[in-house]
Amino acid sequence: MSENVLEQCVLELFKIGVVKFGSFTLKSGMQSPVYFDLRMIISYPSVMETVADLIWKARPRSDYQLMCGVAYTGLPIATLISAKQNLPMVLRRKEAKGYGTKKMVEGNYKEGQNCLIVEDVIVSGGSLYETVETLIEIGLEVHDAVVFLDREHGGYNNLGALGVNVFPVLTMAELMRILLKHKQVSQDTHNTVLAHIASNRNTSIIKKEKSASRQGVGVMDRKNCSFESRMEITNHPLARRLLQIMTSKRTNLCLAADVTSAHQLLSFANQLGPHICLLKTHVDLLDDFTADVAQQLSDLSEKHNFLLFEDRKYGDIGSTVAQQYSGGAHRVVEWAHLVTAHALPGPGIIKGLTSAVGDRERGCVLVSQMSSEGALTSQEYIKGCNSLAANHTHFVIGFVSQSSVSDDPRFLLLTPGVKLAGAGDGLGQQYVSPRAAVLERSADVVIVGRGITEAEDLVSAAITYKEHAFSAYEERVAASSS
Ligand code: S5P
Repeated sequence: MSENVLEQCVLELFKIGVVKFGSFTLKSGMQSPVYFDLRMIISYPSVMETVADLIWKARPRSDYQLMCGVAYTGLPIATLISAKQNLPMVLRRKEAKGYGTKKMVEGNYKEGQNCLIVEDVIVSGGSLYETVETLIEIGLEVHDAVVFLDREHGGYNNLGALGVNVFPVLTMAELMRILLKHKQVSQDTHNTVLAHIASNRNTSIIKKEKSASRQGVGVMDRKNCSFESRMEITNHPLARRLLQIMTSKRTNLCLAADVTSAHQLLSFANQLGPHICLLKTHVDLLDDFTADVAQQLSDLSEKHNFLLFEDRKYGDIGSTVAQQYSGGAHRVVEWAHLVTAHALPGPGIIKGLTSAVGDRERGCVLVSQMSSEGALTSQEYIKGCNSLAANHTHFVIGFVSQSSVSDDPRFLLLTPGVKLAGAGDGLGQQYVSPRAAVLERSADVVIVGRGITEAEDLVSAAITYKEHAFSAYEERVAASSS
């Protein structure tokens, strides 16, 4: 295929609105400055034909006995190729029929036939792999996939690791190069997209039961996985960093430093920094918060390797939380790596918070359950939190919880209401021990406030909590592998 045909095709696609620039949320939750919507080509048959030809030419060999387009956009493209090349098709349903499971795949096929996959765009490769899994299950051989655009977010490598070789017609960088060359985009837009690719190169496919078993790996249940192994499958750089800190410092202790003076907060952070993975603050309790205090907190977080976690429990409409997060006296977005948020407002809470982030590395923890007596968090609410998180894995790193609200290993569960002695505080707080939080309530991180801050010897109290919680975590993981 000459470069010219490809360039003409890209320009045509741009003209009909397949390539869009702005601010988009991809299916995985990733925020993107560019969106490639190939569905549009069904309204332009001649463009669709060129795309189909380019895809067909990208295949590495010619001895396929079948072809399967990934629903939805891969389907019409595969249909065109099938008719033109006289290569039979199969179709994999997106949803199983309500009865029986056999008919996930339509069309005639024989076990052992070699099937070529056709897809429009790959991001992590997850959707494409779902199709591959079904085809392998019914006995087909699947080794190659041709795709029109590789967004360069790790899909090529992810699928390669699962035994599927990907042959893209175009990468996102090539697409941008062509548009720039023909002056369809500004240098700025071009650079923004390249920077976006560079900082999102390694998204992962969540290893579902079937793909895991194909590799001989067990089902990934959060509770059974080590923090280290979870680093590979989280989408969020801060979740990875937190898991890394927890592993290297051997601590899953978060200090809840609910104090009223900056001096006391900084002193806690400095003394207890070596023993914690997170410092949870309520800086709205401080009488004397200044930008300098924020800077000192950041310095201590660097010095002792912990993350800053402002427990603001944002819960308003997007536009208000965007202002609360970025402005006011505390300018939280400027210094806190993580914040808490309620899921009550729905996706707007994430949109609002992320709109204030800019190019900083930031994330949030959704409050899924509360430790206080009579808390109103229902099962429905927990489900809602889970789906909000699953749709925004590039911002949500986990949940504040009191039970195993999620088994998804990408998310961290943080459990407050932890104390070695005492059942409550007379104001509704309810306590469990750090061991019970980890082993019975499935916490990854225990949040401890007064159990440490009111102790006579702060450091030795923190060490005790750290050791109880971390050894309980080690027991949990060891039990699952024995
Ligand atoms: O359900 C919750 C959620 C949170 S974030 N229950 C809680 O207690 N928290 C916070 O954890 C609370 O705001 C406080 O900062 C900390 C618990 O403090 P402690 O002194 O009771 O350990």
